[in-house]
Amino acid sequence: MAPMSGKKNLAALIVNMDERGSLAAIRRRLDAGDDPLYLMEECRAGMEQVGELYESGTYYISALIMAGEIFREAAEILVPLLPTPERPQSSGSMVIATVKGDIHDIGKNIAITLLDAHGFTVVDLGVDVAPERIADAVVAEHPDVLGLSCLLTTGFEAMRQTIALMRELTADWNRRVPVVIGGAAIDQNTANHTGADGWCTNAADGINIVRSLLS
Ligand code: B12
Repeated sequence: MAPMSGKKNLAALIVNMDERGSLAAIRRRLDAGDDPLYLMEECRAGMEQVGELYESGTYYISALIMAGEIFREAAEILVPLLPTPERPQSSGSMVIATVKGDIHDIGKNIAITLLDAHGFTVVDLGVDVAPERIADAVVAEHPDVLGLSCLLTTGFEAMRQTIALMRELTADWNRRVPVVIGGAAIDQNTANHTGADGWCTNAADGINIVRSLLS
């Protein structure tokens, strides 16, 4: 199949909850030479549409669950194919968590996989992690950077509290631990509000931001 003819298809297949069709289309388009990064983007566009249909009341929560499952399987195929450099010895260390009240972890896990491929050592605290636990982990692990994931606007307050508490507990350190936040709804306003040093809505930008925070 010609890449363009399948273009709309992939997002539409995800929106239609066609698990087998989506994965088959991905394999077909990879065979046809399509860029895995581009296919990831199309899948993400499909997820966004599912989110919008949920928001408008057309889809129920079951659709979010199903779409999440399809995306996870798509990422299992695509992420290992994404271009990464020869894994450097060590680029730095990070503690990463999805903040309290939020259980979304598909994006966080993709970001961690890519950070690892770029030579970062990551301690993953999981999802729905309380500010105290995250701040304690920073004190224990001494990471170069703290990364927080949050997909819910209602989670922004937890991000703010987490960063504030971490700053308090590390106030007597001779360095400031930079914080990067990631998630589809995050922007510069979120970074200003939460006190984060950098923000991203996709993992590739996230890696560049982490690098710039370290340099
Ligand atoms: C799948 C999904 C779910 C799944 C999640 C499964 C899982 N294990 O993660 C389930 C069904 C559990 C779910 C539940 C809910 N969801 Co939901 N969900 C989604 C959906 C459709 C896709 C999210 C996703 O995986 N995207 C794909 C990934 C790859 O993208 P990403 O997460 O943005 O991650 C990338 C970047 O942001 C970045 N990144 C992310 N984290 C980090 C961290 C670091 C350190 C770095 C560097 C980078 C980075 O890198 C990633 C890769 O590029 C979104 C729609 C959307 N537009 O995002 C809604 C969405 C996020 N959900 C929403 C809602 C409302 C809910 C529920 C409240 C629904 C309900 N009534 O119960 C619950 C909340 C549960 C909770 N307490 O957290 C809303 C949030 C609206 C808002 N304003 O806050 C959205 C936007 C849908 C919508 N439009 O209404 N959801």
